[in-house]
Amino acid sequence: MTFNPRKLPTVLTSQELIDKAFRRASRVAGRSRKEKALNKLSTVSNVLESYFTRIVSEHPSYDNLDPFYREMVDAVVGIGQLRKSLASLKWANSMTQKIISGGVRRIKGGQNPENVLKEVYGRIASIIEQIDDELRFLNEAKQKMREIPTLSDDFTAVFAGYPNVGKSSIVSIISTVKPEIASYPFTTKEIYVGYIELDAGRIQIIDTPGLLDRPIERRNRIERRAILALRHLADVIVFVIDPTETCGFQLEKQLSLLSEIKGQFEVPVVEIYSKSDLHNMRDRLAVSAYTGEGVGELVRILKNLAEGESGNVAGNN
Ligand SMILES: Nc1nc2c(ncn2[C@@H]2O[C@H](COP(=O)(O)OP(=O)(O)OP(=O)(O)O)[C@@H](O)[C@H]2O)c(=O)[nH]1
Ligand SMILES: [Mg+2]
Repeated sequence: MTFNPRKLPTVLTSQELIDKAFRRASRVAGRSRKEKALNKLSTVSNVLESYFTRIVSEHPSYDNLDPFYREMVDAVVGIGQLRKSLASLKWANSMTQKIISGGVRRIKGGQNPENVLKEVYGRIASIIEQIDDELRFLNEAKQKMREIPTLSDDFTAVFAGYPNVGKSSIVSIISTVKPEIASYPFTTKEIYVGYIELDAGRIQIIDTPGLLDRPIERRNRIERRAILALRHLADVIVFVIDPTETCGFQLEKQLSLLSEIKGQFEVPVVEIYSKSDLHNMRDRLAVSAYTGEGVGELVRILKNLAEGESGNVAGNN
């Protein structure tokens, strides 16, 4: 199931929603006091019903999302809380409709229309106020979920490696990804997505946060995002090794992470050295983001893998 976090609805606060419903009703007329009150209730009923239904339906079914999105949403906002908040909107919807039907019955039964209306309005406002936290949470969740990337089904190369080894630098010269680059570890904190455009189709390129060589349960939140991308998105992993150790991490540690990655994931792993302008090791493809050495070769390897994978370049289907 595809998921576009940018399409999630903006949610009103409880006060804004109450104002919206009652303002709409205030403009309603009728031939008699009774008819006018009934028309107002019917308007409030329609505004609330369509509002709640729209918000709930514009959220995806989080349990049926692709595993990558499900885990990302869970990490970023928490699926349990999302589900609880959406359920509270359904609850408010059914409660307010019940209150309105009760009011309609009483007015039809001959009770003073203005009195009934006033009481019904009061009870509706109190129900909606009760879900204020949930409404606010849903709005904040929408904002937070903006950082979840929108992905395509194109053949995907995920760049991984220790922090500060030069992943983002390489990714930014071979693709449309424009991540931040800096001389300290964990500069990249999120998953960045871009593309290499080919004559036919394109390759999706993903830059990930740096990983340390340690058991998954000890990885921090930022590292876990990289693991998520590797596990769910990669058709090929490009493992970046900085043999100069100017990244601040020993080569030995980096190679140990490499063998862990190779053991854990089944997709092909392309091993490259970064910062080739600073060293002479050439037993792996050596790439420099500064001089451009090895860059063309790296793109050629990715292109060949993409063509091999789909029988044609990905994106051409
Ligand atoms: N000499 C040299 N330095 C490089 C090269 N590529 C990157 N650097 C430097 O290495 C440092 C880290 O680069 P990044 O691209 O941010 O590394 P990263 O692996 O994305 O780092 P994190 O996002 O923190 O995991 C920066 O200071 C870069 O300028 C290169 O080819 N040659
Ligand atoms: Mg980076």
